[in-house]
Amino acid sequence: MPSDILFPEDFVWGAATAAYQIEGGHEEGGRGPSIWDTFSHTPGKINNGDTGDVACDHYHRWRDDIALMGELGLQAYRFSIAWPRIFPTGSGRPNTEGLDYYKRLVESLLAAGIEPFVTLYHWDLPQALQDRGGWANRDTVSRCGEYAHTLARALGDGVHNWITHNEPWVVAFLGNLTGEHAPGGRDLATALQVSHHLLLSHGEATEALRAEAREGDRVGITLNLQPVEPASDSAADRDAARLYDGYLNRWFLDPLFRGSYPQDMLEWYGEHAPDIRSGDLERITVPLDFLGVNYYTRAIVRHASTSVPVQAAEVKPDGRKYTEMGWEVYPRGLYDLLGRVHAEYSTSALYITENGAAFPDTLHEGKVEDPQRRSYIHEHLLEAYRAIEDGVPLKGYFVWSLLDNFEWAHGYSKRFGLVYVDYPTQTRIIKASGRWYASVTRENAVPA
Ligand code: IFM
Repeated sequence: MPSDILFPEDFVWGAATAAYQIEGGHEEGGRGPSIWDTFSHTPGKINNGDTGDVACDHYHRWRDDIALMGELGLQAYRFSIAWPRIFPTGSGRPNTEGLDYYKRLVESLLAAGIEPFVTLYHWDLPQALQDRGGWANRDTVSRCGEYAHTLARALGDGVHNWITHNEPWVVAFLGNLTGEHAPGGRDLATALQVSHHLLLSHGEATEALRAEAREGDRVGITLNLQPVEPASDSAADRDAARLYDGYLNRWFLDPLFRGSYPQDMLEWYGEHAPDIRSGDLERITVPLDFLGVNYYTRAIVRHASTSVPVQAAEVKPDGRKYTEMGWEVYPRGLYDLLGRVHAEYSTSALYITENGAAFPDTLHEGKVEDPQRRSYIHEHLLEAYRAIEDGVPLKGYFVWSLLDNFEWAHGYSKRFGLVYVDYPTQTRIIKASGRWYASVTRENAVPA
């Protein structure tokens, strides 16, 4: 491979997954039900009636999957803990079988020379907590703190990089406003209250993790961020872009880094704005060791008076490349986004905790040729490198995803993996993009 662009020596190469999307074993090891079990078993919610009951059967096949990580040359693996494996009924005594499962996983990763990056919450809230109001109930914040404390005590010897939440925007708004995700709510005030409690629980979990921390341990949060551009230069479209940016990006970045919600958004949400109690913002603004950025695409928006919660609708210009999710391939957006976040929020360290693409892969004579995914990753890495050259403290990159997996409301119809999963047999086949990524991770370089 022509190793034209060398990344910094300490740059971390990884891949990411999430518990409900890969584990299966939904009734094993004392695991309780999560909101995603309930949601996926509700007719009409998931494409094809798919569920995460078996998923990639990673609950049983994790040793083989670590071997695959080795073949890909991963230095780090980002995965999430299934909260209902640890607290099957949401509170009380932790389930030792669940903790032991993750202890073995962490020990084996370390033995293979792979650094675990552990996400506490990647959307699988114990159903028992949802029955008490879920994230709309302030008590869930304390339950999350307890959960964080338990994990830090059980896994703290081996885990030194913690991510409190994955994509709180998705949890709050897709779960409670559009109803596309569990628990399937459709109410703006609830969605906003949930967003505030998620951020508050980030502060609470960070404190709990730090109370048990070893020297050098690091705690961050992962946001899904997108550059937002107006569809035209009209004042209406520019205002739509400002609001959409407030809704997607600033609503989370501002409290985390500046200790306040954006004033224009508080005014926009008006009576729907959340109940924010005295001291909450101080707890949310706890200093972060890093910010995780999940980047897939940009948003181009036009003014749309009937859209909620902001009067903005996304447009998809013709003549651009789109992934199977309908997301525009726009690598330049990664460069713009990293630069903006660093400049406006003075981030000390950044990781791309997810980037990748779904394309319709086919297995042919035991091989999966996926040139579109390879070039997607390649082009984004070139933009990431440009950001580093410009002084952005970008420390690592995680492909979404290690394996094809349960893509939430889309079920198994969208494949994001570096590794193809043949679901009926659970056979794993490293895709051509995975082989290529292995050369990147080994050489710490991408072709120019
Ligand atoms: O599969 C998801 C993941 O769980 C969170 N970030 C986006 C991915 C692709 O949609």
